[in-house]
Amino acid sequence: MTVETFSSDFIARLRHSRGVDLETASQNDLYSALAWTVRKNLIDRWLETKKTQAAQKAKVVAYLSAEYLLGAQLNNMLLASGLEQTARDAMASLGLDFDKLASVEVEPGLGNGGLGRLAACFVDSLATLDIPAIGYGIRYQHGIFRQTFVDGRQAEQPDNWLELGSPWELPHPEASVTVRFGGSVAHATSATGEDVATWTPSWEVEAVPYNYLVPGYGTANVNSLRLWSARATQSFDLQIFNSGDYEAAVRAQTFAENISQVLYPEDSTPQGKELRLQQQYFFVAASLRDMIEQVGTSLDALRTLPERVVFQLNDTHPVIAIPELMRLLVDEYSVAWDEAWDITRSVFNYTCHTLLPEALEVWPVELLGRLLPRHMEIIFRINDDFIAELREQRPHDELLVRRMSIIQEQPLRAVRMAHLATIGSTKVNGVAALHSELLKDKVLVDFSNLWPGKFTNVTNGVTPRRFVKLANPGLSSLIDEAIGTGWVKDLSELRQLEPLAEDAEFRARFRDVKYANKVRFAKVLQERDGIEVSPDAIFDVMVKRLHEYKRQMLKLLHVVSLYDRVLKGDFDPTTLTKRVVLFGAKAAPGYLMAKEIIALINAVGKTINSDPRLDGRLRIAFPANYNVTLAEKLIPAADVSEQISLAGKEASGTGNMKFALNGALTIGTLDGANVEIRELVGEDNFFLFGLTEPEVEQLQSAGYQSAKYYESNPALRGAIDLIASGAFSNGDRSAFERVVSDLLWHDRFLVLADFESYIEAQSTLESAYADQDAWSRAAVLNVARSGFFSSDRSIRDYLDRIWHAPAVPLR
Ligand code: TH1
Repeated sequence: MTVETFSSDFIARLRHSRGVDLETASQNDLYSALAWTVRKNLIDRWLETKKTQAAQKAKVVAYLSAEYLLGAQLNNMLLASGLEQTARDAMASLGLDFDKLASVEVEPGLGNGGLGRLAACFVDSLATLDIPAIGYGIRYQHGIFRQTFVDGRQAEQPDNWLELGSPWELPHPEASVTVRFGGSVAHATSATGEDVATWTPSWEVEAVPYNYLVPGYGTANVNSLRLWSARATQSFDLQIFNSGDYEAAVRAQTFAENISQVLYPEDSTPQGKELRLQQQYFFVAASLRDMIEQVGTSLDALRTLPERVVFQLNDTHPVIAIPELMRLLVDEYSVAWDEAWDITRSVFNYTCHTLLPEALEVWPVELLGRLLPRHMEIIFRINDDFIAELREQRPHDELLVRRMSIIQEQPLRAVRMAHLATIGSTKVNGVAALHSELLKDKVLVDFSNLWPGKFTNVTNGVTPRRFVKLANPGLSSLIDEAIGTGWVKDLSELRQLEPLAEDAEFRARFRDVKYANKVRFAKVLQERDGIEVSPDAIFDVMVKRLHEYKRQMLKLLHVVSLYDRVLKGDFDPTTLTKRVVLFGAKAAPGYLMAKEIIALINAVGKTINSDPRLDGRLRIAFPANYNVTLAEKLIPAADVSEQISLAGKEASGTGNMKFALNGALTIGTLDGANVEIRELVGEDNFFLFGLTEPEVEQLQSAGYQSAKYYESNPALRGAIDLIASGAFSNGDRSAFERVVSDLLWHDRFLVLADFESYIEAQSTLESAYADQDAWSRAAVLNVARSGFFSSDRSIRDYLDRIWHAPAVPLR
């Protein structure tokens, strides 16, 4: 496509779809027309992909995820269509500023954090590897909330990403699927003696599919993401209209449409809200129906399901799919129970993303039974069969039965979704080597004893397209020049950079790129948040959801203890290496401790940033509303990546991978994928500190007392006392009492126990930074040795270990 045809397409779009011309167009008109012009260039490939995949009856990977944290679409679509320069030139030829137009896009924030972003990276890699795949999820009207700070405290505003419409989606209301809820179940016995269940639901909604293009990179393949939006059904309204109650009918519509209104903002600690279960069943039921209809609903076709589709359950959120498939097969298509169970077990696989007990979903039997009475019966029968089998294999072990049952009896009768997922799946995987081990040996140990072959690991990964190629054009060009462009599709090629770590000129150029990225980020931060940072400081970055286990408090105590020592005249601030500590973090709105910690970070920042004694050598920058768009600017600018969770708590982490790939050095614990990052980049190029997971276990079972660390470490005591003294709250000693007393008397995540080790690692880091050339060498090695963390590699592992779905390249 030439610049001229792009321009004329663009103008035509503007006129024919938006009804405006260049002179009268708004920024949104221009952005939409630009997006449409780009999309048009991918549609033929998309249609061709669908046709090819259908013709070959290829096995499809169906990724079921309640979250997709996609990030902005325009640049990624341009990259995939190879039209970046054309689009830029075309806009310039029309007197338009491309970057300004691109900034009109509101990113679809349909996820909370790592889990949702992982799903987005995975669909990108699936498309790039030519795997027939579809991502299924929910088109939330409101994605993750917009965070602001009011007097340093988090406030939440609804995210209205659809306010001006989205040019990237293709709605298909005519292909809607009805999803039913509630009511009751009647039973009869068939002529052949089988139980026949008839579910009479009491209400229903329509699931409207919205398709999104997922273009592969360096291939013609374009896959789909299908997100469902809830709408009231005709018949549902009609019933009420006919009864004459107009208001009730309108209310019913609102009720139905509620289902896809909002993403629940809890990351890792989901609340057991009824609407959440409705969301889960809503998208899963629609997706299964959609998939099965593609395969065919005759008995013969249904029997081929395991060859035609594999469903990957992204955590427990879509696990209601297991009883739903059983219901479809048994109740709707009259497949015998045992055969249906064999089919079901062979099409599902389950990824567990956490070890935190509070993150393991359980649904009260009362609630699940009321919302989905037939599913509750099916779950009971699955459980009965499972327990019978268990009693045969492990006789006289009723404690084991109680531990493994899908139904928990105490404190409330409830369905353990992780157990249902494990029992109903072929494979269960964790998301990093350490996590998969802990999953096997701790959380699901009884299941791994029973079925050792069921458990496997697939270490997470990130897409190099978005997080290196697009986010870090400077580094990308440098790599291209050094080793060619193949790394974007085969990230293991980064290894070829290793010898260049010894090349002083390359190191200098690498340093220049980092510096330019810091300048670029400083400008973004100034414009976006009015925050000033100097690119000459170390950019020390901790960005992730605010959670106690991730230990933003540990980072903060480091800063406060430095400040405390300066106040006490313990050391000369002019000897400090200039440092900006950058935080980005949203707290779940109901997570009070997390919100206190945010307020404290901002309070400390306010005080130290304006204290002339520090002479600007130590600053905190905490831009509000950290999101994918900001990450893409921040990560390439980072010098230091803070990955400091308590060992055994962070399942994997994926931010850690993005930083290493962009040449930041990690300071971290032996947790999640940090373990693998350190092994690969080399221990000299990673700042390790902290207790190991077995040490954590030991310390906790011996009876951990955090106050002892406070008593015995003066620097730690100084920092905590300074917070407690009201130094960051205008003398108000009660302001951060909750945080302080939690640290002293509970400290569930051993912040105080790891403090000393962390401070030591920080001082090692600071000395290392003083030798810029040696630092650059380590940074280059981080890049060169992090190719393993491509999500393409993760997807290949899923294919080899779990999915066994061949690629279907287009001709
Ligand atoms: C995250 C994990 O905390 C993180 O370690 C991991 O890298 C990421 O998933 C991808 O595997 C999780 N996010 C959630 C979100 C919810 C529930 C559980 C988890 S685990 C809502």
